[in-house]
Order: sequence, then C-alpha cells, then structure tokens
Amino acid sequence: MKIGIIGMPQSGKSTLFRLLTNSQSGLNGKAAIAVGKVPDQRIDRLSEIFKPRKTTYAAIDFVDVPGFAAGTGNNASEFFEKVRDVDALVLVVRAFQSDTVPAANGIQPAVDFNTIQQELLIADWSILERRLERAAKQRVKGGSAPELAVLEKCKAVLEEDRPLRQLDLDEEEEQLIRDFNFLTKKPLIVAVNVDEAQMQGQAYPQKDELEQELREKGIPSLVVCSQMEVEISQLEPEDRALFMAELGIEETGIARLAQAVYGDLGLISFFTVGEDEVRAWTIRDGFTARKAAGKIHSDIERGFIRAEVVSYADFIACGSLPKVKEKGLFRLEGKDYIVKDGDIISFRFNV
Ligand SMILES: Nc1nc2c(ncn2[C@@H]2O[C@H](COP(=O)(O)OP(=O)(O)O)[C@@H](O)[C@H]2O)c(=O)[nH]1
Ligand SMILES: [Mg+2]
Repeated sequence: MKIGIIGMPQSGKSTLFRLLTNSQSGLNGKAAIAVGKVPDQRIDRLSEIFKPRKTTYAAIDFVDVPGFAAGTGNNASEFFEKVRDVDALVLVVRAFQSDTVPAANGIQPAVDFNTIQQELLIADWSILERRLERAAKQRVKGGSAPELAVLEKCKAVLEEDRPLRQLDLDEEEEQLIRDFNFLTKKPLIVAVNVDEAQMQGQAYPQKDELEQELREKGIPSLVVCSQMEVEISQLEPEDRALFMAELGIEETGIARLAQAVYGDLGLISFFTVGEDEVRAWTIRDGFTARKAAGKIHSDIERGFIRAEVVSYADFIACGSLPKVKEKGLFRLEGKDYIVKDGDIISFRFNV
C-alpha cells in the first residue's frame, strides 16, 4: 500500500514523513518515498514465542511530495501527477505556532483544508474534461465508450463541488474509471500538525470548524505533534514512554495513522508463523482464504487446497502450535472461508 502526504508548504509534511518512516525526506525538492513499519503488539508477541530468524511487520509506503503552493502559479494537476498512483492521501494541515516558521495567511487549518480540497477538485475536473472529450469523440466515430455514462455521473458530483468519494458506483462502473485515478476518489485522512502546548491542551485555532467540516464529509483525522514526536522517537525506549505520556499521547504517530488508514480502508491483518518468519499480511476485510493466499504468492492461490486456521486469541491461550493441535483448535477451512483479523494461517497448496 502506498500513501501520499500532501498539504500546504511548511505544514509539516516532511516532518511527518520522517516520523512515519524514520528516514530523511528527499533533497532537491524531489519526491521521497520510504517504508513505514506498522506496529502490532500481536506480532511482537508471536515473535517472542517463535523466535524466528525474521520478523516482518505490515508496511505502508509513504510518498512525501514537496513543492506545491496554491496560488503561486504551480500547476496543480502537474503536481498531483506525482501522487496519482497512491492508494490513499494524508493531508497535513498546520496548526502549530512558531515565530521562526512563517505562516503567510496565519494559522488557519480549516481554511488550509478547504484550499487543498479545492485543488484536488480542480485537478479532477481537468482529468474529467479530458476523458469526457475523448469518450465523446469515440462515440462520434461510431465506437463504443462505455465509460461515458459513469463520467457523466462523476461530472454531476464535481459540479456540486463534492469529492468523487461520495459517489456510489457498482463494481463494473468502478472498473471503468479505475485507471483515470481521480484524486478525490482516493480515501483521505487529515493529520492536524499541532505544537506541544496544543497537544497537551487539546486545542488549536479553528478546531471546531475543522472538526465539523471533517465530520460532515466523513473524513477521518488524527492529531500529531510531528516535530516533538520525531524527537521522542529517537530517544531510548525507557525515555520514550515517559515523554509520550507527558505530551498526552498513548501510541506512536505511525500506530495512530495506521489505525486510521486500516479503519477507513477496511483493512485487516492475518499472520503466518514459524521458525523462519513471523509475518503480518494486510488484506481487505472480506477476502476469502484463497484470495488471502494470493497475497503471499499467486501459486498458493492457484493451487489452494485448504487453510489451517487458529485465531490469535486461541493461539495465545494455548501458547504453542502443538498445544493448539492437542486441543483441536486448528480449523480446516476451504477456499471460501472469510479471513478474520488476527487469524494465524497455514496454507496447504499444490502446484
Ligand atoms: N515549532 C514547530 N515547528 C514545526 C512543527 N512541525 C514542523 N515544524 C517546522 O516547520 C518547518 C516546515 O516543516 P516541513 O516538515 O519541512 O514542512 P513541509 O514544507 O510541509 O514539508 C520546518 O522548519 C519544521 O521544523 C511543529 O510541530 N512545531
Ligand atoms: Mg517538505
């Protein structure tokens, strides 16, 4: 999965990127990409039990795209070209106060949110117009343009200044416009970048306006104190908990963001375990055992015979795989079994 970090200049995008990926952002204004490891206490626990040679957490790729400034003549659609292939967008809005970091229009996170939202809508308009024109031409030439009807639906939504996310399409319609990569169709999560005092006081400018706006639009959000959280993440583990408590946060930035992303996108994790590797796999909620197997390897999906499944809770209650077998808690499931969050699965297959 790949997530693009967008927002106004100086909102704290690169700082958040550092927090999520532990890596430096790209230099020379180039887009940077790095992997964020999704923390999971269940994986920690399984790793303690199996002591595998390798432990692999779920991962999210983050793209830090610098350089866009509304109203400065930058071409929005060209800029957004760089985030076209991402699965979701995290929009950083600045709430933090600082004498050294200028804020051209003051600290107005709700206004900034709307500005970017507007830019995304405009970018989608230009895609839509191009696609409509092309489809219409095809029609004139006597060809078929099955996407035309869906594009008309998209147009009606964009005309109301609403994001395409709010348009209900069936599977077939989705397929027809998937490759157009409309930006307002992508899941959006807002990260409000606050300073220490705002984090501790749970207050920042325009908080009510922003929260109401997000609620109305059904957009999930989280509050981060990126700069401070980066510093904390570099401390010794013992000190980390202490400073986090002081700041009033219980979980790391990446943990909070991952929860928002997984929740919003309907994602769950299943696990594979053994002496070689303990590993988390991310799938959509509702995937069958066979489809989940395809996450690991297409051969396993193709040659799927059955899945041996034990829930994480049952496994922990037993403490080991032999004990799970002894108690008869291993379930043999067929290809149509719907995988649950936390399932520990061993696939049997034949190719
Ligand atoms: N005081 C303060 N400064 C911050 C905070 N977050 C980011 N900054 C600073 O704001 C500036 C812009 O941050 P950056 O992450 O580079 O923003 P970007 O332009 O959106 O990538 C940098 O100098 C950061 O150190 C914060 O929470 N508090
Ligand atoms: Mg930056």
